[in-house]
Amino acid sequence: MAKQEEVILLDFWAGMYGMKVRIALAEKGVSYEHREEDLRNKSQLLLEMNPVHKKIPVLIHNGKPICESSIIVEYIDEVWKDKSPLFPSDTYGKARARFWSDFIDKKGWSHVVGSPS
Ligand SMILES: N[C@@H](CCC(=O)N[C@@H](CS)C(=O)NCC(=O)O)C(=O)O
Repeated sequence: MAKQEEVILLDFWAGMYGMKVRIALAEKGVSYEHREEDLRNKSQLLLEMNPVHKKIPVLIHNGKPICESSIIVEYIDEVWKDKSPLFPSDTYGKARARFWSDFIDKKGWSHVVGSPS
């Protein structure tokens, strides 16, 4: 019998970083519990699971937290590796994918949601 996985995503519906994680989980067909956070009144669980940044998204896999959306996406790809690869398999392709992911994190969202003035 397959081991039961517990997957919880601490998230905020409009969060662009959480959206990356939701897409990755959907591509892999992973069932998970979505827990909506109030970012003005963060839950004790969020503060415990991400004490460094205190931000969403946080993936909690079998009780263990994974923080930072790009790190979470790579984690998902490695854990559920038999379904829909999210990255190219060759090292150079993987480096290019990471470059663009990093670019979007640093520059891209400001074009989507606007830069603070
Ligand atoms: N580098 C982080 C950024 C996460 C982030 O900025 N999350 C925002 C919501 S989209 C947040 O939790 N904001 C609450 C706060 O800054 O207190 C990632 O990639 O996960």
